Amino acid sequence: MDLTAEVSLPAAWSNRWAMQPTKPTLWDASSGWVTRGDLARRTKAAAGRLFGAGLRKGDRIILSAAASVDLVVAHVAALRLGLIVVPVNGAYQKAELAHIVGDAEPRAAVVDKPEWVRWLAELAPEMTVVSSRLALDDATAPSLDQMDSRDPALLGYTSGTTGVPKGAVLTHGNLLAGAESVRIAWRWTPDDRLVLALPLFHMHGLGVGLHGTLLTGASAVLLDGFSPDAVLDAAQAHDATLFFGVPTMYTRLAQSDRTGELSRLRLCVAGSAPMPADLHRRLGEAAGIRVLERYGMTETIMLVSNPHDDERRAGTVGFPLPGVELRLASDSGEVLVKGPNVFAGYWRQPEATEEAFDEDGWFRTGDLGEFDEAGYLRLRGRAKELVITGGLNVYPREVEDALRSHSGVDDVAITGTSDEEWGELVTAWVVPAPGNTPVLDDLRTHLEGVCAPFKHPRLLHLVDDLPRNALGKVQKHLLT
Ligand code: MLC
Ligand code: AMP
Repeated sequence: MDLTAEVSLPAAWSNRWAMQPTKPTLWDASSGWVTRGDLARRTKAAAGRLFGAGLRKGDRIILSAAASVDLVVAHVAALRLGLIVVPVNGAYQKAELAHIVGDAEPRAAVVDKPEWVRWLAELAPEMTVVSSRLALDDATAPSLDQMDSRDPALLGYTSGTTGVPKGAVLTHGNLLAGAESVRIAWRWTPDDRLVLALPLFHMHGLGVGLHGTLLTGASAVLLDGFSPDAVLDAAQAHDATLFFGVPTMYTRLAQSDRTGELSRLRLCVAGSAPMPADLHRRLGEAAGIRVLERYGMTETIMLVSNPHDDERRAGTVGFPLPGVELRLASDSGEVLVKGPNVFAGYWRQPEATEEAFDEDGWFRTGDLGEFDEAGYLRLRGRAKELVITGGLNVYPREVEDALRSHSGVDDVAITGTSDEEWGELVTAWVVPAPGNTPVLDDLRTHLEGVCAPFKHPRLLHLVDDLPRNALGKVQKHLLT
């Protein structure tokens, strides 16, 4: 099966839009329903404006704004023009944004936070910075949707297995294969309607929710944030059939007195972090649903999924998706993958790219797995240092480095502590500097403006020293 037969998402989407142009496709609170035909027209006009602003194939454009039809139009227009979209989490602080601006060298940014406009003016004064409405002069782009499946389409910033954030280069073929594999596996049809309450600056909301909807020719209700009531109201008002969320969202849904309303959906999918077996059970009891858990990554889009038609096993992520080849490294059990969904490498980082693949071209995910007796993949830990809180990744090294400059901190290690709502809580283990007794609020204040609030520790333990091995590396498994 060739998952990239349609070459690129923009080419595939344009084909869908030429058929049934009056079919409602996306809804948001300010635009109401927009149709396929509206999207075809509006993305063409928006691509023209970006072209008129001097943007050309291969140029990078930052996208960081609340989910809306306008943001989708800007994103799709950028892809249709051959620009490389750089989605960035809107919670990032100036230093985090500065790293991405310095590395990706974007020529434009679509943002909705006034402080970002200020920061970008300081960081890159020549950059074109606009809101999602793309208030630029009208112009016409000479050609659209003219890309090869190997052309870069998106830079997804992630720290990968170690180090500072790197841009994972996803090609048009990768994005198409990523969306196509879940379309097939989840029996997604044009009649489906997704409640999309995930941010559009991460792979889950963007590469799966949005791209999958548009590729399928289905429809989605865009919410600019998550709450159980907003999701359940939208599902009811718009006769939705699908919901995708991170486990924290399902925990909050399970705590709602309206949990039973999830039963109106034909499919609920969870991922980005492990879904506890007990949560599966509670949702099953309250709503009679069996949430389908799947596993993915920025570098690979989606990899593995529980079956749509067969048993969905709690504590497992299921079987490789169409097109994905998967094996476990014989020494460590690390999950290794190949497939048309696997990224092309890290942006301007040949060494990191070489390290990320083994000698036979398998991508090392940094996750450790095992197969159960029926062949379902169970993730049993990570080779990489990573804390996942509410579906967002926190790289301990980054927070440790930022905390070392606190005068009350002699030494520090960051770990994750299990938590029912957030999955893991960012936890700081601090050896105080002599004569100091830092408290959690001090540490959090120290990080303000340095890194996004979701990376700030929520728990603090003061310790006399950190357990280190003979090489001086902190033995984090002993910090409990
Ligand atoms: C918000 N806060 C978080 C947080 N999100 N803290 C830790 N972890 C998080 N994920 C902070 C806020 O800054 C605020 O801090 C406080 O928590 C309360 O915020 P809230 O209003 O309760 O949070 P909310 O806005 O409801 O956000 C929670 C959430 C959101 C779960 C809805 O985090 C979310 O949308 N997560 C999904 C992220 C995602 O899309 N991940 C996919 C990555 S792709 P304060 O200090 O102001 O009180 C990927 C690949 C794959 O992983 O496989 O999918
Ligand atoms: P990111 O690079 O931000 O996309 O995060 C990807 C990481 O999230 C993966 O490498 C896994 O460690 C983790 N992840 C995603 N889905 C799951 C899941 N269903 N269960 C456990 N971990 C997951």
